[in-house]
Amino acid sequence: MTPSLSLSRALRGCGSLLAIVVLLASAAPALAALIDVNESGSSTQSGWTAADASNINNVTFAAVGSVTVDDRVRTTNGGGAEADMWEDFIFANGSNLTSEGLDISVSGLLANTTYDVTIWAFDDGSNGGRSADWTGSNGGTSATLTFPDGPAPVDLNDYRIDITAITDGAGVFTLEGRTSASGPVGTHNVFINGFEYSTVAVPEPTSALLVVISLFGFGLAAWRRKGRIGS
Ligand SMILES: [Ca+2]
Ligand SMILES: [Ca+2]
Repeated sequence: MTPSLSLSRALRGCGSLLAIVVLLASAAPALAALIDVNESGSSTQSGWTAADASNINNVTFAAVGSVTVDDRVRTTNGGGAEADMWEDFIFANGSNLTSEGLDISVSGLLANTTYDVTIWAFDDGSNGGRSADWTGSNGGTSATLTFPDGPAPVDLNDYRIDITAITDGAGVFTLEGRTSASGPVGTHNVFINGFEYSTVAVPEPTSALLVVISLFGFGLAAWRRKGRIGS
């Protein structure tokens, strides 16, 4: 066998092993949750986890500034297949200053981990355009969530923002919602009807890289041995 054919075979072997590594990484379980923010006692969206102002299921709501944690149900909020999520929400009653709003903390998560977070907010009964800035804790990202009083949402693509939040060493992240500096109204601006968080557990990047380097090393060593034997 010529060295070039041996190299080709060795690299094919490495490729197969790499594919196994990639498959193992992508097969790791996704850690995700859909949270329906309810008025206490209102319906929870099928397949979602309930949260409300009584701070259940590892989700807590804290008032920031001169506001109160308040909640409502609106049967006119629409929402299609997710109507039970859209119809109820918590808001910071009196959030009209940029220093005022809600801190929502989620516990029981992986420590020091980045989570993708989606937040939905809409209230058919709140007119004028409500506007809140949301920031994920520990260096997460920010976005502004603004909604009018219509049209009602039809699916999960409406009235949403996507940010990241990073957990601390105890496995807690906080979503910091504040009255936006951009276009707030004079009454209440920080609302949340539901949110989602997710991450994917994958091998440590340094460990995965070591595996890849080792596999290529074994492949090259095998090719060199075969080359010397064949010459
Ligand atoms: Ca609900
Ligand atoms: Ca809700």
